[in-house]
Amino acid sequence: MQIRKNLDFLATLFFETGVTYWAVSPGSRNAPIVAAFVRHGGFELHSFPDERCAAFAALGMSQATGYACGVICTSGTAVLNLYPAICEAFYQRIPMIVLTADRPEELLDQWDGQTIHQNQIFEKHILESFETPQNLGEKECFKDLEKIIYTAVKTSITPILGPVHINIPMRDPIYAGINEPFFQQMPEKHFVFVKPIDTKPDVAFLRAELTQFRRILIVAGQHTADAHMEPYMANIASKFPLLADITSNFSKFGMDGWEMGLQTVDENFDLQPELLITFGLSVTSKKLKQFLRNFPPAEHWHISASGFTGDPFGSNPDTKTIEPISFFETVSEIAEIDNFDYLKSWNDFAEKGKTNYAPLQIKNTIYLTEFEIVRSILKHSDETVTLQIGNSMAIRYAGWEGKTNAEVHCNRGTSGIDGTLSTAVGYALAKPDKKIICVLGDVSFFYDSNGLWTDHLPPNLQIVIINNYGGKIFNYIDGPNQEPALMPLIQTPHKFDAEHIAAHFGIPYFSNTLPFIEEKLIEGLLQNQCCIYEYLIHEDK
Ligand SMILES: Cc1ncc(C[n+]2csc(CCOP(=O)(O)OP(=O)(O)O)c2C)c(N)n1
Repeated sequence: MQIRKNLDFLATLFFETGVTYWAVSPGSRNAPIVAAFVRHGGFELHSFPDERCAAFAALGMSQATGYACGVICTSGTAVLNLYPAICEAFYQRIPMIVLTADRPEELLDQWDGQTIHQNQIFEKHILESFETPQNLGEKECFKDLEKIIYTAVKTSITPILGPVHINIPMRDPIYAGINEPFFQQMPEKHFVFVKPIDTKPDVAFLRAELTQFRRILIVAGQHTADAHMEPYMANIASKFPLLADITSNFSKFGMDGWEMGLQTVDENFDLQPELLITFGLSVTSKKLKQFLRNFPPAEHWHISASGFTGDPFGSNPDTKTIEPISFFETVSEIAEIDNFDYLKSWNDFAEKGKTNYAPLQIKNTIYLTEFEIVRSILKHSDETVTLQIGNSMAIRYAGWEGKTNAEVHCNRGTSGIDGTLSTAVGYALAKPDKKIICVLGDVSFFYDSNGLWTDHLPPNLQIVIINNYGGKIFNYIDGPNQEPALMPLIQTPHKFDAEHIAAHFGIPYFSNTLPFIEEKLIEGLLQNQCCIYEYLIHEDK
């Protein structure tokens, strides 16, 4: 009976922390945990039978709410299926709570079903792992539970965001008391989360530093949309070349055409920066990485509130531990910056990139056709739309277009093709007032089609598949395309389309010529009904 009380208290604690959206996968070991959430009544629970999809859906829910959401699964290999999304959340810095049901310690390695080593199973890709007391049936564990849940949620949301794991071993009888009324137990303390106070940098000091440089380049990597920061980014773009990645959510303020420009030139000596200032996470553009590795800045500052830094350009960044908004607000106040010649050089360079699509045509005209599709979606998407863009060519096309008014998400933490659709489904479920367009390649769609296997498909989700009958990125990039015998194994050519999958899930399906699909997509967005639109793209012979 005490196990029931403890699990009900667990639900009360999560409600207190505000973690209310959960993706749930089936199983008998986790059913008593799910029962607590159902009996509590304050949670949004969504069923995803495939745990890999469930975890990506939870990631999408966290993206949508800007707060930790969770996934609950049963014991054994079910737990391992959460791992791809956990890695993505870890590198994309998305908060996520992972609850796994487990058998008690004494059954480990005793040939019991669905029993594997679950404690600390996510090792290096988790912010912290917790395990609830083995004797979950004992009354004393209220205190432990409160401490574990509060610490886990705080760890997930500050200072560096990411996934946390709570493993819950339980001894039989785990269903005892399941028909009893919900056990009401107040936590000892309220959950209080205070965001660390950010201090603005000293203007005089920053002015003295920045005015030493004549060639300052700003690069925005993957970042969550932030309306408060937008006025400062507009100001920054008037003083400095701002290369804003399409996933930075500041692309509308950034320079046009820089990414396409970098596709065409090898020699960029005259654009080498003296000071590079970056913020956000990774950048999509391989050419930008190449350029900055070949022509490194004398100094590189990375602006990050948590102090979290990677070194994608090999330039050994000096981390400034401050909120980007505070940093750029202060920079906006500095009038004396002399960077205009450098800004003009970048503008002149990028101007040529705006109209030069030669690199796409050279390989095969399908790339130009596909680029036009993504381009059109980006152009026609306004602030009411969120784009969930697939990896492989789709995100590259988006980067080449470089601009949109829509919010943009893409799983660039590890750049997997495995969870784009599930992430979009989770996002759409948690943000019913937004229109979501998920645009992705055929292999990515087929791989993750189990993401559609859920109890309530969100009507605000539109799915656009660019079906070029395989992973055509492997034709585009140099390397695999030099060995034709590799193609069946690496490009995985096929003859499938999505019509039957759409029918299987009861989703309206449209496939035809480009203008027809565009028209249908606009209709689908207006009617608020989940539809699949498939562009069937055949290669030049
Ligand atoms: C989970 C995972 N497995 C394999 C890869 C390697 N990979 C990168 S792109 C790609 C092909 C994607 O094909 P598709 O979605 O059709 O897009 P296209 O290349 O045609 O644009 C593969 C298999 C990956 N990124 N993630």
